Amino acid sequence: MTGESRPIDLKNVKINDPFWKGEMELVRKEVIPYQWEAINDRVEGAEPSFAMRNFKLAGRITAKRRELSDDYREVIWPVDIFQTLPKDMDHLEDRFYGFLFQDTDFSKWIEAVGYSLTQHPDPELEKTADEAIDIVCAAQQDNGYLDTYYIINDMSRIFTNLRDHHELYCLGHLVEGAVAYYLATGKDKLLNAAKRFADYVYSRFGKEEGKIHGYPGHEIAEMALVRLYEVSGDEKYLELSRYFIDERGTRPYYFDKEHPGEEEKRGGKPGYHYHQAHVPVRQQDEAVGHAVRAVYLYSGMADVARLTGDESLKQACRRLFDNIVNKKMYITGGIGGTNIGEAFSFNYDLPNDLAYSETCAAIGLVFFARRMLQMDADSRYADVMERALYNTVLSGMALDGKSFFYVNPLEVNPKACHEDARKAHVKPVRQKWFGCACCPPNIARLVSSVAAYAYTESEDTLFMHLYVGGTVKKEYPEGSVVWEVDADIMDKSRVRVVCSEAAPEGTEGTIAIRIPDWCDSYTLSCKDHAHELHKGYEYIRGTFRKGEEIELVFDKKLKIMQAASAVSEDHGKVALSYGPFVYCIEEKDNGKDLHLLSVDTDASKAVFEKTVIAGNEATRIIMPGKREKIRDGALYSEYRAAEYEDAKLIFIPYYTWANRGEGEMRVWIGR
Ligand code: FUB
Ligand code: ZN
Repeated sequence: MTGESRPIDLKNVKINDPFWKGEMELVRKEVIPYQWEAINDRVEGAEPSFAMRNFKLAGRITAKRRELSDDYREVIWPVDIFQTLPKDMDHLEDRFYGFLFQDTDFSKWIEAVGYSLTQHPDPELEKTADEAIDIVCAAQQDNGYLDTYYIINDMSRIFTNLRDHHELYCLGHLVEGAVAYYLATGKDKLLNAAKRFADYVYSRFGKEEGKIHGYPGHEIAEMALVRLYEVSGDEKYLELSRYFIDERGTRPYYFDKEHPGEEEKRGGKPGYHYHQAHVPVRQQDEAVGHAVRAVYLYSGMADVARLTGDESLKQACRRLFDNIVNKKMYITGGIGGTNIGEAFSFNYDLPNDLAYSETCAAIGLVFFARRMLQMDADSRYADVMERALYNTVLSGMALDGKSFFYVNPLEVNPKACHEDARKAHVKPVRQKWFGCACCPPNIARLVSSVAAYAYTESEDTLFMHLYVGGTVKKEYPEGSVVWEVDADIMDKSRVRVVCSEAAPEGTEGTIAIRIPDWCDSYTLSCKDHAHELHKGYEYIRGTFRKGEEIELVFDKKLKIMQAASAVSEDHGKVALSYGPFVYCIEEKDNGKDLHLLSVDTDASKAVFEKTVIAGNEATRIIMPGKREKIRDGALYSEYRAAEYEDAKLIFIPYYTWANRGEGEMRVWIGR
């Protein structure tokens, strides 16, 4: 029984699960085309992305630079570090527009396109993607450098502000997009461009004298370089990733060399902690700073730890994972309790109405959890992955795929969002797009590659971490076994896998199916095959024959949850969860003043009803409760016992909230 695994090749999976197929179809039909329009600035009323425009201009500059003498190569356009949005879109100047990392709008789009093509071949989309790749590659410098911000502005200043300027973040996303597109189509133009950029970065960074001893201000290159290593087999990418990880937090601080005296002026803590650079990563035991950056870093650390067998790095990953899950994660799997710095707050500080809980951060937690699972198939990692995915990540996208949340609060009063500047980051309804459009394309790339989170494999074992139905092929040296997976956790709470194609007689294999934390008991039918429960997975071993069936039925019950006493925000409150879903109440079903409602904690009184929310089927839960009667108008009055009336509380899955207009919402409710 081996614990280590790698994500399944997406070409070996065909998802037909009604729930996940639905989500993936939204991404394919709505998000990817919309995103293409957005990165080409063709969406009326939305903030322009400028991504493709910047690449086109950079391409012209690159061509021009080739014609110029060395003296003029570096600066040919004026430097404009502080970007401003143009007033007149019809008369744009030839300069860089948008956020510094706008190139990643393209990279995330192409990544989602790649995954989507593995599930749904689409020659038209592939043609559009190839044309976009031509535009992007034309911008690349002869030395491999590829970040339009500096190509357009000033090549002499590249890598001079790693702390704030996201060049290595752009590299990371480019690599991820290029790998996905290559694996889907076999076309290597973008992959070669990404490799050339990575090669250039490799030539400029490292321990050696004369190289830059720095690391990314916004992590992601760490895990992306590992993907590049895995797809190319070239060790230098793993080495570079490891270098970035090892260098972070060492002294003297690299960012001090870049920005002398600045961190000191800020009192030290915010800056270094914000970048997870306060101490070397192996000494870190608390998740701090910008939440997306943090979980992207930890994902890269877990990759490198697994591939190099680095025990101290593995330990650091475990400590950081445990700190997040035990002290810094919302019940919805969201992370990042404060909007100040889009960051983790202190342990147990998990405000519901002020939450940041950025969609990208939950996505990053999914990445981290999957990598922990790859290192060690322990269901506690998959439980967290599932929690983040089925709640915060899915909540990030409307049920029609047309609008998105950046911030995912657990309590909303729309009036406060509109009138209280402290809550201005919290939106009561999803937005069409964002100037800083990090989250929607991140959802697109995760949802369209969900199979790689549901299934991983080792030489011998197919792991099922999430219950996503479809056809899954496991390859063995002797031949393949194909499994038809019917994963009906919504209605029947069961997973049935049927062997539809057997490997040659005598091929032994194992299928390991996770037992979720939301079930108290389960029954397994697997004929006469040997099975064993290990770290939350049922390992079923044998020579599987065509038509053979394995079935797991989970005892799914409503859970009335409470938070640790240290979470003052949730004191005296409960939240409901059912299967992988956390539930919430909305004004639409329960009227105004949700804070006056309290729920009966006897789970046996729950009534489950099928309902339709914005055209989508869901299960709602009806619980008895009370509504506190409104007292007289005085702001303060002498205490007298509250009066209550009976109430019927209607709960819906958290990911479905805000799909029926604006209104109050709460996850944690009085009891
Ligand atoms: O800085 C790039 C992305 O923009 C981050 O990951 C998000 O948190 C948003 O700030
Ligand atoms: Zn985001």
